[in-house]
Amino acid sequence: MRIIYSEDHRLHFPQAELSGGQFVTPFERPSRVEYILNRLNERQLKDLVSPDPVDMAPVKELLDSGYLTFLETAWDAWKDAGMEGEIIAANVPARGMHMDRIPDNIDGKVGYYCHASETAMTAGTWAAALSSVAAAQTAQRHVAAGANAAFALCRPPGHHATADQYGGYCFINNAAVVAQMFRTSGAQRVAILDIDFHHGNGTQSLFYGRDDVMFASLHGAPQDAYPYYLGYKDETGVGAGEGTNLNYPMGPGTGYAEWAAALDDAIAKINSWGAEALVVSLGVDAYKEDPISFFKLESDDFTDAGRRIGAMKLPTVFCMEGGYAVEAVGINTVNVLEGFKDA
Ligand code: Q9C
Ligand code: ZN
Repeated sequence: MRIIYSEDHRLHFPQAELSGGQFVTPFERPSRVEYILNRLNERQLKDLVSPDPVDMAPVKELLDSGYLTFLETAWDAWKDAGMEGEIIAANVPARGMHMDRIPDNIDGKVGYYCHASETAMTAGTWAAALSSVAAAQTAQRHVAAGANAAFALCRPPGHHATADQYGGYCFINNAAVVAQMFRTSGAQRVAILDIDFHHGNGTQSLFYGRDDVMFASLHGAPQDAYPYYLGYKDETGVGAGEGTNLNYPMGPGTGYAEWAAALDDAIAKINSWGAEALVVSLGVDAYKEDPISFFKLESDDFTDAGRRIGAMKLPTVFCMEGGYAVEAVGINTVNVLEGFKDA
């Protein structure tokens, strides 16, 4: 399977993540990618290509133009305002305040365009986010041209990013851009299957009112897990999109039996809906030893999950999302791809 990868992900590496009231080294760090590359190498699957230059057209189609300008210019504005540190949101438009008036002050803008203050931005964040979406786009073109699958080794990840907000380590929603490109390249119905531990709130919000893109997410229940304020089972879509949003929230300690039953249900619904292309938001933070998650999947379970996804026999783009348990990130990611290949 072709793997699309750019070194430019390294340009995004903040020093700080606000976690438990302390600044820690971000869980979402460049070394995650090394574990995946090493494991691909070990398994002789390291068929790497560099992404083509980013195509901003589908990105602009899907996302808010003010948000994209903000991402591009935020670092300079932050520095120009005399800020000493990394960009961290300290204020947000909360209940009872204006949701639609954008401040001029950069500190105010940052809060307007952010939904989770754990995520810092630095000088290289925009360039890294562009390289990540470029990898996803190249994977999509490869599959649209006839390959059965491709793996975009995206970093930073994307599924928490909405049309106009970053957070949860995500800036541009790579999987959503791929789905949009599949529509443009001729697929009538596209499904996004999100197996990252966290609910793909950004992806859900981008397609919530649309009937041409189905979104299915398996995740830690919002009562107990980030992003906390979205991801309930009764969120089924709105208007034309009613019935094309499927959430599978699961509680602390969930193991593979329950998780795989949810996966099978999502797969059955995607199949009977008639999806012509599949985008997988591939996070491996459902692993039992993930430091910020609470499911109990074993490494072999990821192989089995990959096999079930492969049995769908759909043209598939995998976009890397989360997974933080160091070494195991590589093993579990490659296990999904191997299972898929063997299906
Ligand atoms: N103290 C993805 O997996 N909360 N994002 C972190 C750590 C945010 C996860 C809590 C988790 C974001 C792509
Ligand atoms: Zn995650």
